[in-house]
Amino acid sequence: MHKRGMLKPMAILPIITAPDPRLKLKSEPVEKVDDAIRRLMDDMLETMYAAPGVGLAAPQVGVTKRVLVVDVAKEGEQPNPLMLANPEILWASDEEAVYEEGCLSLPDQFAEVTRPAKAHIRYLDHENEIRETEIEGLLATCIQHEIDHLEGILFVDHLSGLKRNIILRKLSKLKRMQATA
Ligand code: GNR
Ligand code: NI
Repeated sequence: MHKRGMLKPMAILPIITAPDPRLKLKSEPVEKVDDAIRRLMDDMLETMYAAPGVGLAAPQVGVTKRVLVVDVAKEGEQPNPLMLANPEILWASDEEAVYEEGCLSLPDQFAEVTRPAKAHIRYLDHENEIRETEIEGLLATCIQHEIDHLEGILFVDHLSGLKRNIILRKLSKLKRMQATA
């Protein structure tokens, strides 16, 4: 059969939850944003909206590439999807911000995390164009949370060892229960 014109529909991908060694891997840069990476970005966006979440990084769907998607538009606002490959933080503010963070890979767990309030980032967009932009507010927190995923870092890694262990033990117990159910 002829390949041209065979448009695969977008797909909702399964999200990996902790504890899982795949969430600790460092992701590899993409060479360029080609059709395969665009497909990954589109599938990740659909997966994020379905979850629902405000961000998603490729390692959370088992792909160790430096790709992430975010949309921090509030309910009732115009959607504002951003798709980033090879994101780099060029500058981060000394000023910090505290947000109650959650993570689709740490279901139902929330904790306050302190991060730089603002940053300048550079990335490749959906069209493989280099872009630079300043981020702040929830967008800054969310993009830093996603870039952490690309380094194998979870939000609980920013907490005290005690708080981290409480959350991780809850999740591994939950996994054991689901495995034997
Ligand atoms: O859906 C999500 N909400 C969220 C809230 C505060 C700070 C970060 C986030 S990201 C998270 C989705 C997710 O796990 N992305 O990796
Ligand atoms: Ni996350």
